[in-house]
Amino acid sequence: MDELVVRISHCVENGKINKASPYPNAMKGMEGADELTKQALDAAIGPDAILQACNDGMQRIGERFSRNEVFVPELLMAAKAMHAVMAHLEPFFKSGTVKVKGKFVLGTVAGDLHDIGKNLVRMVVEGNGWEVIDLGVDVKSTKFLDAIKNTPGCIVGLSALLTTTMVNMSKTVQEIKIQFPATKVIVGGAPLTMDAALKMGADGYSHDPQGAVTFLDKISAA
Ligand code: B1M
Repeated sequence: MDELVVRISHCVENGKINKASPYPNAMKGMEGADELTKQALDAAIGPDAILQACNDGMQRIGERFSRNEVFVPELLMAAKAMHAVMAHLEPFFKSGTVKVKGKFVLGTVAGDLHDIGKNLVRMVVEGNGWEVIDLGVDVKSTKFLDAIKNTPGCIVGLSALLTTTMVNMSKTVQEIKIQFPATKVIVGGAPLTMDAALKMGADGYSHDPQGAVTFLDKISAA
């Protein structure tokens, strides 16, 4: 693998955005994801290879987060470094040069305003090559149904942080399954368990963002 690509992957994993960024301390003064991506594209390294490097870096930090070796701040910095890469790759996505793995409709369910975990899921899923249609917070079932209708073949992710809004999550899953039985749904959030997810009729549950990626990749490969 090209040395520049390896370095980009390392920057994403460790949250090194650009040369001016003081984080992480061990990489202070070094070039970051921003400069290295520009150099890679100037050196005619393909956007696919750069995206793969980005995905690998996000995968590693996501796994470290799952193992409690790093925490929310490290994950957020990794996502920022990834965004620095994506700013350079965006024109290639828009032109269709780079293909995304699939589309993921995501939102926090009706009555629930918590979005920090949902946003982490979005960042990690995006970093792993999926297009995310983020519907935001307090999302009513009808909004999810409209998004599914307008996004053929999408997979849906629901987040809830309150025991009270788990009821709304359950209703949303059931309405999705009635109107779009083939659409796969994954749920997550602090009060959820696999047991609760299955009782709602969801196809999957994850307690962290990396688990959502594993679920999506498995479905798209099937
Ligand atoms: Co609220 N809140 N809050 N809150 N809040 C909790 C959740 C609570 C546990 C605090 C407590 O009492 N100890 C409690 C819920 C109790 C319960 O229902 N069992 C609670 C309450 C009661 C409330 C209010 C009702 C308080 C009030 O007004 N009386 C109110 C409700 C507002 C509403 O939503 N309608 C409320 C409001 C708020 C703030 C607005 C102040 C703020 C939210 C700001 C925001 O999100 N923009 C807030 C916060 C920050 C919290 C705590 C402190 C932190 C939540 C958080 O962001 N965690 C929380 C207590 C706590 O957790 N210690 C609490 C960090 C985040 C990274 O974790 O969201 O779990 P989390 O996401 C994880 C996983 O769950 C998973 O991945 C993420 C990364 O690992 N995940 C998914 C999440 N979604 C996923 C989806 C997936 C897969 C994985 O696939 C689709």
